[in-house]
Amino acid sequence: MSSLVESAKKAFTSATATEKVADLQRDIQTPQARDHLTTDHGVKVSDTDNWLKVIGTGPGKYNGPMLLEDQIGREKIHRFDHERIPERVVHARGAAAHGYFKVYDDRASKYSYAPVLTDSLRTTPVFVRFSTVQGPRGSADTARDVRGFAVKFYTEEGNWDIVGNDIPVFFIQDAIKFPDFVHAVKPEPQNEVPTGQSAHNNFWDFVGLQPESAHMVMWVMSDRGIPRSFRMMQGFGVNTYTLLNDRGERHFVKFHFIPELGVHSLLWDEALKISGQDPDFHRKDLNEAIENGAYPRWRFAIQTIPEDREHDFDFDILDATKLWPEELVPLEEIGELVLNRVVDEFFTETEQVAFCTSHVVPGIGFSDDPLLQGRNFSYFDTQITRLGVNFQELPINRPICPVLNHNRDGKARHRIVKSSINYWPNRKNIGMPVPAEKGGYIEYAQRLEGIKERARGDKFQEHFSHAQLFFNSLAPYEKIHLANAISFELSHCEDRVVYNSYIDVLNNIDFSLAKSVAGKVGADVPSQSGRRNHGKKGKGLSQTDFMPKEPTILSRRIAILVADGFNEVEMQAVRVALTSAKAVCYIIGPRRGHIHPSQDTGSGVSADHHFEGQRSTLFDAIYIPSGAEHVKALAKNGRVIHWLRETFGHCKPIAAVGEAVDFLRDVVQLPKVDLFAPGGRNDQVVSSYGVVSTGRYSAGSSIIADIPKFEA
Ligand code: HDE
Repeated sequence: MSSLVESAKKAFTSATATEKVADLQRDIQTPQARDHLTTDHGVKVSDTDNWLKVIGTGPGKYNGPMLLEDQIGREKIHRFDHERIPERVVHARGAAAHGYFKVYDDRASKYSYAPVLTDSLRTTPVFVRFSTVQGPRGSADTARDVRGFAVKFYTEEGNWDIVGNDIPVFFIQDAIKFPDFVHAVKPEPQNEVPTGQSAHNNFWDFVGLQPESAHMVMWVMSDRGIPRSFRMMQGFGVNTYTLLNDRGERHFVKFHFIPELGVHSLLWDEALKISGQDPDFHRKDLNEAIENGAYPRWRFAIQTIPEDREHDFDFDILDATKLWPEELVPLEEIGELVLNRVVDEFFTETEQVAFCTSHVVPGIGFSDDPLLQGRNFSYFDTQITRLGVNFQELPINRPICPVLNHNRDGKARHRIVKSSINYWPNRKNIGMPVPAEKGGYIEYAQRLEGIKERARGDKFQEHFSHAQLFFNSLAPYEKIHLANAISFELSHCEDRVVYNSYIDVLNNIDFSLAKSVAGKVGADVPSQSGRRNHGKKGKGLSQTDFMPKEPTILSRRIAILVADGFNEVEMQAVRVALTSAKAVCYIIGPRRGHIHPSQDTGSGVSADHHFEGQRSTLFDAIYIPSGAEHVKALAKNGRVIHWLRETFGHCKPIAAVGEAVDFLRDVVQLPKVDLFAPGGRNDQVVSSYGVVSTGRYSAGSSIIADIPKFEA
């Protein structure tokens, strides 16, 4: 065996259960206290604060000119000048984490011989990057947008990438439309407005003229466009891939990730406010959950269709603007994805990770989905622009298995291959390396016949049936959110042609939806339905279909509002109960610092934030303990009253005890104050995510919780 193969094998076998993390250790530097600064060529640097310059020697020292000869100063500035690489042309803003993937058993072996999908003894390391699509790297996390959900599986047979989204369909059917779509949704060319939004003429102009977008637009305008957390989104491979089994049979397949915590969204008002209050809300949320041990988890499922049933459906199963209704093609859950480690350095991991839909492993293949085939070309190409031709050698991208071939050179090549042979076949024919006899990637022998033509298949011409299916399946309040979202966006389009054109599209989906949006945005209100709504509904389309099996407040953020004179015994009891249900509590007070309790109830707490330093939008629920003095102080604070009214308006739970209940009724004047019945349950904190039993505690007061309900 050549030393090259040996060294690659060694690197591979030394890998542990978290092979990729171990592999990355080779490149991780952890500076220790008092380590020396050096230049990039390794020479120690003793002064990094002063450029080499002429110091005048007249009476007193004075500054003369700086000298270009300062190679240390020059290196520092030159390196800085070249710190930026091109941001991703779409999905520029993202956050990522490490984790693992495991299948439950070998049930998928009837579809595929890929061990990553069938070997339950394996733990496959993964790196997952979530993103928004439209905005630049510095845009806000909570924009209304599609979210990217890209998973790199570091399998023993090579890297496999599912470059998916949180929505199961796409805007266009054919890759050749992608540049038009992206130009239309991105900021307009004359003024680079708007940032991180699709609420502008060009986007709605394009989708109005491109009815194949209708289905996807419905998803983005629904609550799916404003997720509460990356951890509470579904992930979809979107395109149709194929699986090949060891009998040589092929199935078409769609990939799904289903979040353990359920699918939850922000309200639009929250999303808008958080964009300003904490533009990093989602990336912080991801790290906070992992650091608190609330590891994000998804069940992994597949939908499969045997090859000979390809044409059995009234839609084309290779059309990415259509989903495969679960009633027709059930989901099979085969494994789980868990994220358990935050990144060490954003640039080298999250920014440099390079996903390619063309990265598949033996047993997994492509289909003739015309969007997927274009993507297979585009991603590799874009990585060469972003990172250079050797992008797969970067630590975050390199596989955990041996990589050996005759590809050579190019910018920033790292690997040193010690061999006189860089081609195949070679005269020595001793193999360094040779084509694999077993385990190589084998293309499925697919029979093809047809006419070369710039055209699309017949079933690709129908665009509204699945848009109707999605709309019909939403809960009443989800429909209202959707109509409001489209109305918001169209009211940002000044051109009447644009918003009238979109009303025509909506009228092909649902007459009442078209009328209600048209009425709001000043468009021509249609007098009759453009197309009959078929009235069918589907499973797994409304977010309400994804409530977790057991109600949970795991990783939910709870603000405890206190001022001097709060009842600490009671507050601590509630806090322990919430924390043991794995919620994350923050104490918010009039100042960040010590807050004094009421007499004899404790020694006080240190507030994490002051009332002005945070906003209610950043929390899932509020709890106010009892305590006469503290409630009196809260009542004098306009910001506190705003916190509570806003929380109530956003349909979030508020728990109050003793004097705090009167405060909510009399001072905050919550409209449904009769729900705060003093003397109510004292053993439970109720949240709209479920009921968490906290057990009895000694303070003797009652915890009263309200669940404000959204009413249409
Ligand atoms: Fe992408 N897409 N895309 N896309 N996409 C990119 O690749 C492209 C599409 C998706 O976290 C780019 O590395 C074409 C569908 C994600 O790094 C680029 C077409 C879906 C990410 C590109 C599509 C996606 C990208 C830009 C139509 C959901 C971020 C930077 C044929 C299934 C991955 C990059 C990450 C990124 C091209 C359509 C998801 C230019 C040509 C459909 C999650 O290559």
